[in-house]
Amino acid sequence: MNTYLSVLLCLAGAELLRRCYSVVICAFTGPLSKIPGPFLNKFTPIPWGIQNLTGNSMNVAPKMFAKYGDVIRVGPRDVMIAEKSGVQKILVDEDFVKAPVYEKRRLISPGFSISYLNGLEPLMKECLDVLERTLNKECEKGGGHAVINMSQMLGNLTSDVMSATSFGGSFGLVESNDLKMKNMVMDRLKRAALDAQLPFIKYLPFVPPSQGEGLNNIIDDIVATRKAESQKPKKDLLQIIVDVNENNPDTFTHLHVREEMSLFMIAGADTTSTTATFTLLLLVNNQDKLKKLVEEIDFAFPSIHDSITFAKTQDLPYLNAVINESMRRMPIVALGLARWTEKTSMISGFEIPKDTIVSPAVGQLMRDPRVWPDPDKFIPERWLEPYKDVEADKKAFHPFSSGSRNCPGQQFALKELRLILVTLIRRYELSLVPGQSHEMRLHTVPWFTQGFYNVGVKQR
Ligand code: HEM
Ligand SMILES: *[C@@H]1O[C@H](CO)[C@@H](O)[C@H](O)[C@H]1NC(C)=O
Ligand SMILES: *[C@@H]1O[C@H](CO)[C@@H](O)[C@H](O)[C@H]1NC(C)=O
Ligand SMILES: *[C@@H]1O[C@H](CO)[C@@H](O)[C@H](O)[C@H]1NC(C)=O
Ligand SMILES: CC(=O)N[C@H]1CO[C@H](CO)[C@@H](O)[C@@H]1O
Repeated sequence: MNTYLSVLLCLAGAELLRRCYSVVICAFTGPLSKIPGPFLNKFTPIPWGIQNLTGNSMNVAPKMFAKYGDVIRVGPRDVMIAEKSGVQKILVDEDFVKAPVYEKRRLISPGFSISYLNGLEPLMKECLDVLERTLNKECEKGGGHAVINMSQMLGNLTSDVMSATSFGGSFGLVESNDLKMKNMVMDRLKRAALDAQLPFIKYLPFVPPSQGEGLNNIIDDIVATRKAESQKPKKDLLQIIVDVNENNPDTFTHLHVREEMSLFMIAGADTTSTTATFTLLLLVNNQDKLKKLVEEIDFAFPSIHDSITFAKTQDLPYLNAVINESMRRMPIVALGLARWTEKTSMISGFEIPKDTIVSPAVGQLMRDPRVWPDPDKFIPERWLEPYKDVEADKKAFHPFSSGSRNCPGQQFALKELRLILVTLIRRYELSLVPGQSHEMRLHTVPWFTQGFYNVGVKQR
């Protein structure tokens, strides 16, 4: 009995030693050992994993880059790169894969043809009309003026836009007081974000399955209604997904339909609302830039009742410069995107072996003072003419990522952003609500630590 126990202990000890040895070998030998980074992070993914989970990674990364340089080892097999040519190589020139084994086929790209995008206009307009009505009501309550929870209001708006354009009908979150519905959608989205961060969570027996039944029922109803319609009307996202399902019922099942529709809600709603909120934040905090934009918009829309359309918002130079500068200064990809090496590569002067996570830190690159003079200032003008003799460098600008795995919703998002910003600026006078913290945490997209961002709104 005793010998049996000591043999077991010996085996356990040997295994422990073997593991320690391989951890130490991995930390101190091989090409990754030449990459600087925090000492502990060479041994274990835990420290960086904790930063990831708490969302604080976006706040510590700039300090790490300042300390260690453009290339950092954040985990045993996890490297972050903020150097321009390295980012370009990963995203565009060599177009690294997102994940080791399985990459989903881009099924949806056909959804974003020009004619598809133009067909979205009335659907988006309807959602914006609801936003205007809601804001007007709030203003009337306050004698023409109101403090609006912009991050939440726009979160609701972009969810409505996504559901109107891809689910075949707006959820009506902006106007509705149906909290049950609102919470259901929010819970589903938050849970999806959690699943993305912690893919193993769905295997834990005590965690309930992620598909919120309520939202599933809604999706199922929408799909059933569409399938039953005799004349297939629009070539919207829903129809594209339903067509793929009907043509390949075995490989693209009902579960794929649900998954694909949720993916679009997640990829298209918070990203756009956060970008719009950040743009408003930067504008109300830089009144001279806001004033210039108001002048441009008032000139293009002389009457306050002028209809605000895709065509008339497309080519406003200062507006487009404001949007670019906002996405540079406060990108939703605050840190980086994850990519994976399938073979050994030289990146930014370092050898990166096969099977390493390499994250191009586009957020850091877009604030690199060597590329962008005064990177922390909000200077839309740099997109229109050289600023301090430096032209805006589009190869160091990746708000939608770049390469073949970039955002398929880019044009969709830009059209929506222009409508939102022009509507708010033409119809309302926007003002800073002072004393608000700009501190943030990264959970898929950055969120205000205070939970909201308020903007003053007055009917014009
Ligand atoms: C300002 C708003 C938006 C920004 C900044 C943004 C940015 C991004 C970025 C950085 C990626 C990751 C690409 C990569 O990993 O290289 C992405 C992926 C994606 N985006 Fe967007 N996006 C926005 C709006 C939208 C909209 C409105 C839609 C849909 C209508 C959309 C649909 C998608 C989809 C489907 C993916 C791919 C997800 C995947 O393959 O897992 N995005 N987006
Ligand atoms: C950190 O999060 C990103 C995505 O948000 C993920 O790709 C990466 O693997 C995570 N790293 C660690 C060490 O958990
Ligand atoms: C915005 O939402 C937050 C959190 O729900 C709340 O604390 C805050 O009072 C809201 N602000 C306004 C102006 O409604
Ligand atoms: C904004 O950035 C995009 C992408 O790099 C570029 O094509 C566009 O010309 C820029 N807009 C302005 C006004 O510079
Ligand atoms: C999806 C979304 O952003 N929903 C929000 C809509 O606004 C209410 C407050 O008015 C929030 O509680 C919801 O989370």
